[in-house]
Amino acid sequence: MNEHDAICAGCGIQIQSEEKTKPGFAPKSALERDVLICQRCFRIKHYNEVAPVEMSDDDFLRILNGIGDTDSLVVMVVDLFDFQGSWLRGLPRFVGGNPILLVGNKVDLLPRNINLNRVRNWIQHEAKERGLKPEEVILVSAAKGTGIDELLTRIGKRRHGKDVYIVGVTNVGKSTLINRILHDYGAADMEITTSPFPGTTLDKIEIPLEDGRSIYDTPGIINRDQIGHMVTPEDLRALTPTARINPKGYQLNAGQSLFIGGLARIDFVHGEHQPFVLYVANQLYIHRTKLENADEVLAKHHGTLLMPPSGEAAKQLPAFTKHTCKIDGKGPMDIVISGLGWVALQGKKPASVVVHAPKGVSVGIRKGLI
Ligand SMILES: Nc1nc2c(ncn2[C@@H]2O[C@H](COP(=O)(O)OP(=O)(O)OP(=O)(O)O)[C@@H](O)[C@H]2O)c(=O)[nH]1
Ligand SMILES: [Mg+2]
Repeated sequence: MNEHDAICAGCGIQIQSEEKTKPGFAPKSALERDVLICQRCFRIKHYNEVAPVEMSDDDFLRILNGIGDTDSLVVMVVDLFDFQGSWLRGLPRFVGGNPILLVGNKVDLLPRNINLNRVRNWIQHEAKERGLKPEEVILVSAAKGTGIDELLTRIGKRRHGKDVYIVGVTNVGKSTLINRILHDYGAADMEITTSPFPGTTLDKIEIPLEDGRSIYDTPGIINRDQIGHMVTPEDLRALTPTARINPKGYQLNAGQSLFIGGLARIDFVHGEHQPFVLYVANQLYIHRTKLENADEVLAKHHGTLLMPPSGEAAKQLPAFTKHTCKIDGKGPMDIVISGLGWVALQGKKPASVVVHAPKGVSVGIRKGLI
């Protein structure tokens, strides 16, 4: 095969054999293989390596912009654990008049006691607030296979013989979703590269459908304010939930603080004694201390006891900024720390809470999901 017409089956990039350090490199000896993948995909697959590449946001935006000129069905994927951080801004602009299905992925991470109808309604509402009117909202787990049959039925109904584009910000699980579809439909010899790190898929990947149309995987757009872009790969592993979240409850008095590893701090400033329930990755260490000691505790233990970020990486983390959150006592509320999780308050009594999080990480309140 000529390298100039070959693309990597793992990430979609054009294959080249000249420059080892540039995207798409594969040695000449590899070009004869039936399923051709680039060296970077090979390393991610076999050694679980992280492989940053130089691609600009423009490269990715150009691919998305092209969708507006097609007549297709667009499937936008969001990460249910980081809805805020994984929202693809400007989507209506990219897709032109094409219909949109909204998929909430990683439902396997949500705690058992969550009401999925409520989650669906909430997403529908949030989408509307952001100017998007999806035909419907479907909750799935690409990793576990939950909801995939339903999704395929919906795609089948809405597609009307058109192509399908899977879009979303980086790391929401687009490629995992396509692999799941391929796997469930017997095309297991094809596998797109996936990884826990953002920026895995590099170009459009076409998967032909039976009727001559195709499903396309696309590279994720980067949201710079996602916490995943501020930490090292090891720390990203340490803060990413890998199993269903077990809520952790703390009965707090005003004047107490909680550290979520070394990534955020929650100060209970005013209010009556009440429970704070944390929904974060199970493996994260939570440290309770007196508010008046919290600055000192952080200074002393950031990167050691309070980690991730671990060791030197603690110095690289953007400095904490403060966010004041007022809970009015009129019903359950969540304080969301984008990418890290959320703190649920019952909202039976008012509370004044200050959250410290790395600069750039968005912090906000929403109606309680649970
Ligand atoms: N818990 C959970 N993790 C998932 C699920 N789907 C994907 N992931 C994980 O999310 C990470 C990113 O998955 P990818 O499929 O590479 O994401 P992507 O959207 O294709 O990312 P880019 O190619 O960078 O845009 C991987 O670590 C996946 O294992 C899911 O349903 N549940
Ligand atoms: Mg991908």
